[in-house]
Amino acid sequence: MMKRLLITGAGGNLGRQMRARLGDLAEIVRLADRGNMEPAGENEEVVTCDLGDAEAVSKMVEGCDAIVHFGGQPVEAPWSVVKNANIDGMYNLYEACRIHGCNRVVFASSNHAVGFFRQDEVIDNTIYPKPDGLYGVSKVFGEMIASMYFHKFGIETASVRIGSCFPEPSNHRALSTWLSFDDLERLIRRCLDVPKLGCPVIYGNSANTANFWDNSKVAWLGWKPQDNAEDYRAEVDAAREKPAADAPDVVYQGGGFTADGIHQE
Ligand code: 15L
Repeated sequence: MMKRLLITGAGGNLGRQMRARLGDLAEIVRLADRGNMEPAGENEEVVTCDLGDAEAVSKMVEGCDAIVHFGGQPVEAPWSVVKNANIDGMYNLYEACRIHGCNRVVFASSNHAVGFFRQDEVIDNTIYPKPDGLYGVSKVFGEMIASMYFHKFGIETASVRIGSCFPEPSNHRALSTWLSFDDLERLIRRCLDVPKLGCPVIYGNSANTANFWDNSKVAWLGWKPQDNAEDYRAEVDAAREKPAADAPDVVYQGGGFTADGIHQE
């Protein structure tokens, strides 16, 4: 068992879920966020950290054996916000990893790194990205800085292009992009457990019948998602009007993000 696992973004949607599930992986779980978190429980440490603050990030990473990095700006935003958390923040994180010898990261990248691919094309994890906004661009940057720190310094990262990770698929696009919390947990456990991880990009969706992502090149990881958004199709159909055939939510993998403008400061 590792000594200390760091979960960043621990106050957010995925951080809170995985905090409740991954406690057995380390003697101590360090939880970090810029905002509010539940107080530390048994075997937990709580740290407040703005990812743009290099010194604070260095202290956050010191003493950690592995990182599950959910921290960062999670949707489209003005450039200064994206840059602080997802560009400067990623540089600060990997510098801290290099300096303190933390060699394994699970990075919450996003489907918005490839949002401008169409839903009628199947793409694999080696395709050249087509981000759908500044946020998507920042996730491509995150994948690239992870690649550089792997090839130069041996720091291993799984960049998971997460689809839509919520309790249930809530719209028609999510019938393809949904990732259940259980499947995310299984994926993180594999990425932290596998002896040699390297630096793969992995699509993060469940075993959905409707699917435009091909993970066959990372089959070696042994991650087998088990849930299927198809089970919720009738519910989604009943709750939501079917979008028009030319709506961004139907045409593009990134859905509505592709139609968003550049957010001003
Ligand atoms: C993301 O990257 C966001 O963090 C999340 O809030 C969802 O919007 C998700 O993508 C999605 O595409 O459904």
